[in-house]
Amino acid sequence: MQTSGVFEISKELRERFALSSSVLVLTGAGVSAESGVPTFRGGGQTAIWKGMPFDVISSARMVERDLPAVWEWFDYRRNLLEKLSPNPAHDAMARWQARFSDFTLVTQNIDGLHQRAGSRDVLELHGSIWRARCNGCGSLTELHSQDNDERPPVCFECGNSKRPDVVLFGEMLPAGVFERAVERATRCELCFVVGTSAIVYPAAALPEIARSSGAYLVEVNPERTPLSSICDEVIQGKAGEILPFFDQ
Ligand code: BJW
Ligand code: ZN
Repeated sequence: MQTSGVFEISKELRERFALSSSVLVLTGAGVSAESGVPTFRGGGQTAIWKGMPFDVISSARMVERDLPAVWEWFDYRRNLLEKLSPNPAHDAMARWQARFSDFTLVTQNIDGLHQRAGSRDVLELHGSIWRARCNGCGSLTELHSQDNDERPPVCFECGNSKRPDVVLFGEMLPAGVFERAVERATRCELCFVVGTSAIVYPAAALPEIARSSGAYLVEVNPERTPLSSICDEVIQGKAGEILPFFDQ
């Protein structure tokens, strides 16, 4: 058992990390917390926006009822994100992709910080705050932090309004992304679940799938979650303090 500060990484996990070739990591908002991005649950400045809880403003119903308000909420967050940087947890996972021959990073985060840390081929289950999608033809466009376009933006292709390309409650995940994540979860030997409350489905099903397919399941989170009881190992602490220890 290697101890550092208040957390422990078992000898078994160190050996598995050294010997595994197929590794999958599922991340959530907690991975970006040390960069200054508020999480959804457990407090934070932006869990409420103009009196609305995030699950009201970030909902399919609000896109139908008040698309300009939805844009205002996502523009505000995108502008905040521009000032923030990836943290040591993002950096560690970006290094892991070179270390393992079969490495998959699946994220619920829409902030793009994994990509800014150098991760490639990230499976973004809930879309990206850095893209807009046309409500009519579905075409995608990149967004920048200081975007002075009209709100809601209008699609050049078909004239319909565009919305942020993110997955809100009650909406379907982007076609094919969850299926690819399931395929990787089924074949991985080692699965890390980092910084997620693991209550939002179908994302929270991925660790269960990995575990039932034989993977060694490891949770990294300061708090216990509904997944903790099925994990082989629970490392309680902050992702940015724990993940860099694995490849040192
Ligand atoms: C640290 C840390 C540090 C802090 N280091 N850790 C099956 C069962 C029950 C319900 C459903 C089901 N299937 C579908 C549903 C409905 C629903 C759902 O899951 N609801 C649950 C709440 C019960 N799911 C959906 O609607 C999904 N769509 C779907 O299933 O489509 C099919 C369908 C369609 C129609 C009808 C029925 C089915 C879509 C889900 C989309 C989620 N969207 C959001 C908003 C995105 C846009 C935005 O940003 O505004 O995505 S919700 C929000 O939660 C966001 C996140 O990606 C997601 C997950 O949150 P996450 O990442 O876990 O963050 P937190 O804040 O919850 O937790 C942070 C964690 O970090 C904590 O544990 C901390 O302790 C930890 N932490 N600091 C490490 N330093
Ligand atoms: Zn269009």
